[in-house]
Amino acid sequence: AFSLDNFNRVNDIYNWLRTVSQSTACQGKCSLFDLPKNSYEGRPLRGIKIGTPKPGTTKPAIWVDAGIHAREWIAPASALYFINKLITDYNTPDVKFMVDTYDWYILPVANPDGYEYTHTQDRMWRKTRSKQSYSCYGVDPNRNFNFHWGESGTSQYPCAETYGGKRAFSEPETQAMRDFIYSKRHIIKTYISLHSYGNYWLTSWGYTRNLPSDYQELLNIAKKGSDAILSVRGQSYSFGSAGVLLYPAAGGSDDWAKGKAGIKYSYTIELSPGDQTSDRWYGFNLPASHIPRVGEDLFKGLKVVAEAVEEKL
Ligand code: 0X9
Ligand code: ZN
Repeated sequence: AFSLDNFNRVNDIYNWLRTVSQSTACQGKCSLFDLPKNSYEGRPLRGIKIGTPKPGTTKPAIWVDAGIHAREWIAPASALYFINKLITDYNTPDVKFMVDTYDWYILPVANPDGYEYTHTQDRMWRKTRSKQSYSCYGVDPNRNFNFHWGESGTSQYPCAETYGGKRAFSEPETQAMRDFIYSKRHIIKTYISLHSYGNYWLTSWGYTRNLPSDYQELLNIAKKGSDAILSVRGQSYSFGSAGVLLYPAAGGSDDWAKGKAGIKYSYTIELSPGDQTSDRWYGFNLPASHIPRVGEDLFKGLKVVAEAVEEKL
C-alpha cells in the first residue's frame, strides 16, 4: 500500500496521484498529465500539475522530474514528498507563494520500467529496459538527449551502464520528455532533475568542463538552494557545473533543457545518500526513514529557487 514514508511501486504512485489530485485540498489547483508517449514496456509517464489558476495570464512554470535513473529511489520519493507539501500546506505563506506564482509540472517516475525492475529483479538497475542486443537491455536516459550526444562520458556498448543508445532519443521515455517539455518551453522557467546520490547542486554544462556564458547567474541560484538546504538540518551540498564538479557526460536532460529547449535555469540535484551530521552514508540504499528529511531539504531548496527565479522574470 502507498505511503509517503516508503518507497512505492509505480501503480501505487499513480493511484495516489489520482487520489490527491481529486482531494479537496487540491480543488481547482491540480491536474494529472501524461507525457505523449508511454514507456517501452507500455507504462504511462504520469505527472501532476499544481498551480493556482490565473485566468487571462500566462503563468510561469517550473518542471521537476525524478527517477530518470531507476535505482535512485530517494529521488521519486522526495518528489512525492514535495508534491504532498504543495498540496497540503497551501495555507502556509511559502507554499501559497510557490503555487500562486508558478504552475509546477512534476514527473515523479521518469523511467518507470527501470524503476519497477529495481523492485522486482535488480535493485541496482540504472537504465531503461529496451532490448538492445542478444543479452543486453537498456539505455542510460541521461545520455540519450541530443545535446552533444555521444561526445563524453558515455559508452557505445549496449551492455554498459552509461550506454547512450543507438542514436539520440532512441528511447520512448526521453522522446516523451522532449516533446512535452519542448511544447511548453516558453513558460517553463526552470528545469530541475532529481537524482542521487552525492549532495550536489549541479548546473550546466554537463557535457564539457567549459561553462555556459550565464554561469554566474545559474551559480548564484544554485548557491542559494544549497544554503537553504544547509539551514534545514546541516546537509552541505556542493554547487557548480556538472562537468567540473563531477565528470563531463554528454546527452543529459539538464544540458538538453538549457541548450536545446532554451530553459535558462537548468539544474540536476544529486540528493543525499545519508546524514552528514551522523556520518552514515548509504548510497542508493538509503533507508526509507530518511525520506521526510531529504524531502524537507528539497522543499526548502526549491522554495528559494522559486523566489530567486521570480525576481528575474
Ligand atoms: O551521470 C549522471 O547522469 C548524473 N549522475 S548520477 O550519479 N545520478 O548518474 C549526473 C548528470 C549531470 N549532468 C550532465 N552530465 N549533463
Ligand atoms: Zn542519476
